[in-house]
Amino acid sequence: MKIFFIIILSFMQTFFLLAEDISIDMLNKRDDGQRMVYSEDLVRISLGDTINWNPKDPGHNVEFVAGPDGFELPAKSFINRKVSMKFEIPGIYLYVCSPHSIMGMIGLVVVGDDASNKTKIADFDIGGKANRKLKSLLKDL
Ligand SMILES: [Cu+2]
Repeated sequence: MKIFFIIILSFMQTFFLLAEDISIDMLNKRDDGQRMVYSEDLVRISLGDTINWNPKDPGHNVEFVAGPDGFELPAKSFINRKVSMKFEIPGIYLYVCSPHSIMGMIGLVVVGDDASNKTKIADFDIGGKANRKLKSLLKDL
């Protein structure tokens, strides 16, 4: 019986250790010279991971505009506010900064290495410079 509990406990520990926290900054200027941009254009994460977006520079937010089937778009976040989200459905997620989306301030999250909704994401029309950026980001998937 004791060994049974030890196995259960070690399983639970592994499960909780596997879920990671990822940080993405909202920036006016990135190290590579790009302006109005997130610190990562694309992140690949595991199911159950959480992303924390930090308002390192003022004037930005996070607005989800597309995701896999079953994902309900959350309300856009407040400008200058930290926002966190846990990802429970595999697939590609597209988010933008509401004031700077057409300047190319967009980001992709790929959960569980699942790119099955790639075509649907590619069809999303953000406008301006962002559409070209989205196409080039999706090319790598
Ligand atoms: Cu912005």
